Amino acid sequence: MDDLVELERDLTAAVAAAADLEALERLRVAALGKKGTLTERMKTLGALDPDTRKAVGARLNAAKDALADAIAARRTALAEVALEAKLAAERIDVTLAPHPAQAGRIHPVSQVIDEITEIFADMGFAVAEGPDIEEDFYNFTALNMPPEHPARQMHDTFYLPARADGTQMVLRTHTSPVQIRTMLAGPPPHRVICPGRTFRLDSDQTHTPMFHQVEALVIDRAIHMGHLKGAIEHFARTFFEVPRVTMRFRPSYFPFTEPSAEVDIGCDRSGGTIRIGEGSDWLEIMGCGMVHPNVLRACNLDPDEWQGFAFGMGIDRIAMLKYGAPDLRAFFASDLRWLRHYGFSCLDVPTLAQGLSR
Ligand code: 2NM
Repeated sequence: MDDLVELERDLTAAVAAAADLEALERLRVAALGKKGTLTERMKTLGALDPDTRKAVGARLNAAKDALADAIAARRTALAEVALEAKLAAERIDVTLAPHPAQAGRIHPVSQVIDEITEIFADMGFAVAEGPDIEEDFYNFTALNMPPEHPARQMHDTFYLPARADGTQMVLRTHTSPVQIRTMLAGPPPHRVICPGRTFRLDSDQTHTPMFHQVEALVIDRAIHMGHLKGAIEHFARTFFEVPRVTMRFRPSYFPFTEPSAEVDIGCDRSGGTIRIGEGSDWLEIMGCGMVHPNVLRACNLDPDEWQGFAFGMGIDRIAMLKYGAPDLRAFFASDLRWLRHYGFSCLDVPTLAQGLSR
């Protein structure tokens, strides 16, 4: 019995002094494990006479409980110390500028979306967003493309597996469904731009199955093509950072606008690079038009009361154009060398006051 008192004292002292969780675990196994000192002692009880067995057994159990408590307490204390050490080691001063080699870069697509947002925010447009996976209604039907409409075939749509009722959702082929959602969500007037990912089953040198679009929508009373032209011209001058641009509107067709047009801006390709704004060449930058009465009706708007214009353009292509990146596929290859070269600093936020790009 006496040596048991001594044993408990020694074990408890060792537990209190355990330097880390591994040392503590070794002590636990050495005392309470299958072949531990206290476990072995328990095995000797059988050889004792009943009265002694009862007394020594109770004493042993008390020693085991006390030791288990001491181990648990030490474990908690050590875990706290370990956590404090980890937190101290991982401490980051977020007010320090990152070393340039560690700093992330803003992707040209994000940069261009921020620039476009800035330009249109200045004209009173809000940014609207919607889901990448869309109902057929928002992506097609409400945009004057009922089932079987031939224009649906122009879109090379990714369809999701059919649901129980046979209907299929789609990966949105344009961001126009966001504008439908905007019109259905509340009363006009509306002034929104909708940047985002879009998807078409198309992949070659100049097409990726995922690409980015921005579309704009204005709905108000007595909106006409003059408003459309003014907004696009202001956008083109500001975005390409030139004092003026020549523009050309070519008649075109979209199911969701009438009339519809393709917009070209003047450019000069004579010097090996492309100069935007003036010159004898033309560069197509977007499609546009006046929102079709059927689209307005699908959004519960009376075409005799409300009119609007809309346009859509590919962000990736104009990002390539503005920032001189030659290969579209490199945009989505996540090559850090490419990102370091073509990316932007997170501190260079585009603003109209300080310059869109510096
Ligand atoms: C384009 C070209 C022309 C467009 C129309 C609409 C909506 F929802 F108002 F009907 N959203 N986007 C539109 C019009 C898009 O992309 C080339």
